Amino acid sequence: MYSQGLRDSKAGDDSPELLEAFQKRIDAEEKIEPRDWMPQAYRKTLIRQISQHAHSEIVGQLPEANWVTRAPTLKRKLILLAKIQDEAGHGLYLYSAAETLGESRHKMYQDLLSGKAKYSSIFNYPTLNWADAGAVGWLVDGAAIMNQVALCRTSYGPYSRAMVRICKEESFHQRQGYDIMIKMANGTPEQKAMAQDALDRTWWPSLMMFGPSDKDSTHSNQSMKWKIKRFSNDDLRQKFIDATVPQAEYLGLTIPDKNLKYNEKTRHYDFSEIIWDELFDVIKGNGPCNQQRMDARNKAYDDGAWVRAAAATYAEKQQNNKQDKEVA
Ligand code: FAQ
Repeated sequence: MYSQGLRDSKAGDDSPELLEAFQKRIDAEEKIEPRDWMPQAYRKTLIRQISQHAHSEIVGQLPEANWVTRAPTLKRKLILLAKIQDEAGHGLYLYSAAETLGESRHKMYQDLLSGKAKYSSIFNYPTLNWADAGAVGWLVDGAAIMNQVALCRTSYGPYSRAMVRICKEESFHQRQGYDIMIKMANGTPEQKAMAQDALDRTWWPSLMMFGPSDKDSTHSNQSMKWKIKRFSNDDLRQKFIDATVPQAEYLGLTIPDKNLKYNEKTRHYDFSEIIWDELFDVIKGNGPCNQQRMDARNKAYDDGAWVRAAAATYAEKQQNNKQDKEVA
């Protein structure tokens, strides 16, 4: 925990002078560091966003883990294992970044396990065929990178630095997913149909990863002002669509949207209205796999109780040995 020495505003202490000085630092593109003064709401927003992001990385291991035992070759299995392991690492960097804001990892994790904390809606969908492992890498990691490249320039130093490393790894993830899709799309008619099926099911949930439309986004305005977010949800979604459509064309697959069309005037793709009720329903816990994901995380936590107990006993023993040496 890095909470000692935090210079925080107490409720009601955010004087106009302090807020103005803080905003000036943000506007000057200075990074805010853990011991710097920051408004309470800035700290709270970051803890919320970074911890949700960390939870997403941790829960996000589950849909792909479903395919580790059934990956078609040893090489694919090794690559998938390495990718899933990276996601665990991303979760750990992000929990560490959130800890620098004074929140304990234990509390964040308990909030995930109790269902109080959110994680990305995308991970509440099932991965039904091997091409889904490809679609997750191509589309889910692809959407994650679009969002996270922008977050490399976020105003909070530890979050921004964590993102630089995470983006490097995510780009390998996106490549490995696209590589699976290339193989499947150029395989037998059955394999191509699996690739199309995976795209059909993953496309809309991937677009929902960017969050509600700007008009319904509760946090965007303030987060953009504080440069926590650099682009709005809709802007990032559009960038993702523009980058991904040519990739689907190269695969010879069809994006499941009859209104998808390049608009010469705007130089962007037009697309159908997203079914927002589906996003809000999944966020509320009613997606196809919400219960399954929470059960899996809770089981992993319970199964790991002996490891935590052993680590605590070992730490206590080390501490006692140190004290004994000091006394001697
Ligand atoms: N799912 O006002 P906004 C990955 C919530 S990492 C669930 O627009 P904000 C890597 C939002 O939290 C994927 N909840 O919120 C990987 C808020 O709720 P609250 C995760 C959502 O924060 C790949 C409320 O709705 N990436 O995939 C979603 O300004 C493969 C109102 O929304 C990040 O977390 C959603 N899709 O913008 C791992 C990136 N959308 O807190 C394994 C960092 C919105 O008021 C395998 N986060 N909500 O109760 C962000 O950039 C932002 O938090 C947004 C949402 C853009 C997600």
